Amino acid sequence: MPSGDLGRDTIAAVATPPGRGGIGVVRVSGSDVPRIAQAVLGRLPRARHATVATFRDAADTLIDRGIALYFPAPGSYTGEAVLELQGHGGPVVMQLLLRACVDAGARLAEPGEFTRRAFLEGKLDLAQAEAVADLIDAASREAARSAARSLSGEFSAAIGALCTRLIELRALTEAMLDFPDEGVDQLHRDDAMRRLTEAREALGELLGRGRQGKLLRAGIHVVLAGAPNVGKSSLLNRLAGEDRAIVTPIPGTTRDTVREAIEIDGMPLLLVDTAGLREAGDEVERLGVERARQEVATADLVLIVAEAGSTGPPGADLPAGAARLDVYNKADLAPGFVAPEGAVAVSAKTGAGLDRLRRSILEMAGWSSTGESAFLARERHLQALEQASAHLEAASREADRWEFFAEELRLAQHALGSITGEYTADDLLGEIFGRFCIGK
Ligand SMILES: Nc1nc2c(ncn2[C@@H]2O[C@H](COP(=O)(O)OP(=O)(O)OP(=O)(O)O)[C@@H](O)[C@H]2O)c(=O)[nH]1
Ligand SMILES: [Mg+2]
Repeated sequence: MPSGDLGRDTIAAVATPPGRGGIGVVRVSGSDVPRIAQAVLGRLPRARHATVATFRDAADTLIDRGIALYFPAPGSYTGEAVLELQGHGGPVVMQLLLRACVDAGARLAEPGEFTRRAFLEGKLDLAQAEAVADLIDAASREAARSAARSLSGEFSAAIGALCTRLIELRALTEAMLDFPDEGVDQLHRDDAMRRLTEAREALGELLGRGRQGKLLRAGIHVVLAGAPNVGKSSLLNRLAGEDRAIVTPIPGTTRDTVREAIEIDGMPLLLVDTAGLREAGDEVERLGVERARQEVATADLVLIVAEAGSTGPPGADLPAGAARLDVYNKADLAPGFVAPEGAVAVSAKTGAGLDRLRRSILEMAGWSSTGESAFLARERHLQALEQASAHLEAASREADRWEFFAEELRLAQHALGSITGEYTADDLLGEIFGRFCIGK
């Protein structure tokens, strides 16, 4: 429901990151854009053409010379009139340019306000608007790809297709309710139940892809733990592909935790090396062991490292939610060693077994690279999908009470609609757009 520029003021912000760069961009959106262009550039540039222009402040002092781009409403990012001024990317130049736009009538934009307007103007639905932020924040190649897919509308389209199924099924049900006297014949019942099953399957698939996407978005927290000297730091270095942690033959080498952000198959991981767990000799090591325990307590996955051929990894106290993978290192020193079921044998020294370890880590994290590609879903989306799923399940138990059946379908559809923003409260919008960067 585009509402036009009516009632909205004109906003401006520096759209490029703070600091120095080749180019910096000030973006202005709103109905005052022609007036602001007149004040800063001396004219309104030709629509959608790169125009070389001189930028001047209210006192007519030269600020910079750059490129001006004018997008008349509604053919712009926000759907309003937009002016983009590309100048030299220095913080002072950008602030002067922004100041000039404000002096000419704009006000400073709040975080995410451009995208919020794009949503309000119907340029993007809510899931797409969220994907804008997720694409900017993407921590890995795969996360960026999934965000780009959501931004292009693939996720919204899948939600829309599911909603259409539910609408059709609701129409069918309403028709059955309209003729209660004749009774609902078996044919119609079967048809309704079959359609419901199909809708549930489609929803299940969406949920699966959304859960994958959530892993991609948040990444997983993997902690290396175990006795001293088993090769935890050597494994971190191997997985990170560089010498991050100090390795020595002396047990108790690692004191402080060492964190490294890595990527396996496009999946972001925070890998943490910790002090070997033992009754510590000195105060520093004791604190290190304490930190190691804290790290383990908050991990999604703990790699318990032991030496190949040893009696096995210690029974560590793991938090309820954490997955555990036993890793036997130094396999090169124990020829013929076979890791027990579910565990992996590796050698940080030779690199043997590392691919297997990487695959196991992804598996344990619940990541499957096969099958459908992920949607970069947020917790909010998953909750809505789960709600919809619960309503469809409830509907499946109402085959004899079609009013209830229809009502569950309506509730499921409502939950799905909240993902794309068909039904949204203002505070949710504030919550979502408030987390954006300024200028987006
Ligand atoms: N032969 C062999 N030696 C290894 C292997 N991995 C590590 N080592 C050696 O084992 C010793 C201890 O390695 P670290 O990586 O420091 O072990 P750690 O578990 O981090 O030890 P702490 O920090 O003291 O708890 C070093 O001398 C490494 O070179 C391996 O796969 N094979
Ligand atoms: Mg170490």
